[in-house]
Amino acid sequence: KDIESEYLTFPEIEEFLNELAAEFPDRVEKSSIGKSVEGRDLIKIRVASNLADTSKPVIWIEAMTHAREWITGASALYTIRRLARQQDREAIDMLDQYDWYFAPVHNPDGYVYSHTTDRMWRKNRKEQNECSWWGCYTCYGTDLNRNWDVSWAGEGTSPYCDHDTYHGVKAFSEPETANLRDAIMSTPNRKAFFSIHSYSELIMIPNGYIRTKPDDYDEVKRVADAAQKALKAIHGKSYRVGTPPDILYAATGGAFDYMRTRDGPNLKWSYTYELRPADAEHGGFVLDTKWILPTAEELFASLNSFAYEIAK
Ligand code: 0X9
Ligand code: ZN
Repeated sequence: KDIESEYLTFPEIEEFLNELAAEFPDRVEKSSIGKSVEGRDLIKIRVASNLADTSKPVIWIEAMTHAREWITGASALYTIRRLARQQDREAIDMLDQYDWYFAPVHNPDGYVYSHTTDRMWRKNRKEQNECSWWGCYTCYGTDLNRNWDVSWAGEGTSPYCDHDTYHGVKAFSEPETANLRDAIMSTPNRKAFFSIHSYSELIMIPNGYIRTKPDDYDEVKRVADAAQKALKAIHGKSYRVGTPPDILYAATGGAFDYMRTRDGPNLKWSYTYELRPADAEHGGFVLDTKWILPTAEELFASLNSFAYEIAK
């Protein structure tokens, strides 16, 4: 399958990345940071100009947290391959200056379920047994972007496991979030973090869990504005820039807020994308495959801008 015009299944993604690592053994390293609830590998990809050298600043990118947001995984694969190929000026500069780490499918169980059973599935597939006054029932899934330890179980989350924003039984109750936290926090020289979601065409800046803005809001916003311009230059798309409470909604327990607040001096640069499309009329989570390439090209151009700006 062609990653620029088709959505891959989870086994196809594993195969694609195995082949890519075999094709570029001196630049691409594939490993597992642990297992999902159902026992699938949580894939980690490192793309670097010199795999033996760990002294460069690191950019971490996480995609496919939410099962139905297929464009995020497709765009991550495109980014990984373009960095690995080193065939254009942007990709060469990006690898020259940084080591790139990816969790391209943060939620493999949900992703598989969105292919086999329910295209609109969002959460992971953790089984939960709940009892109330009228009896007991089983339900499935924790929202991985509500499960991180930052004001866990606060605004924008649900205590009910049959809800789409269920926060889980406790912070980091899920192997997907706990393993990704450990993988990122044990990476030396981490500098920036990107959480890739869809849809709405946004680049979001901290804070997402409260309405107060960080002290360096202006600086963080300036860098996002530059990335927004670089993105727009590719196909004319105007992503909006702002904090989640300002341009979407506040929600606690999210990955990018965790990185920013818990890893402050290191991951000062922490952002969340909402990729194409703009709205439900344009497909919502079910983005037509003809938009995979343009969406991925835009993401790449904006990441290039981020990489350039934060190096200054
Ligand atoms: O709700 C989310 O997790 C993200 N939107 S999505 O439609 N892809 O589910 C937005 C997360 C933004 N971060 C915070 N609000 N903290
Ligand atoms: Zn999402």
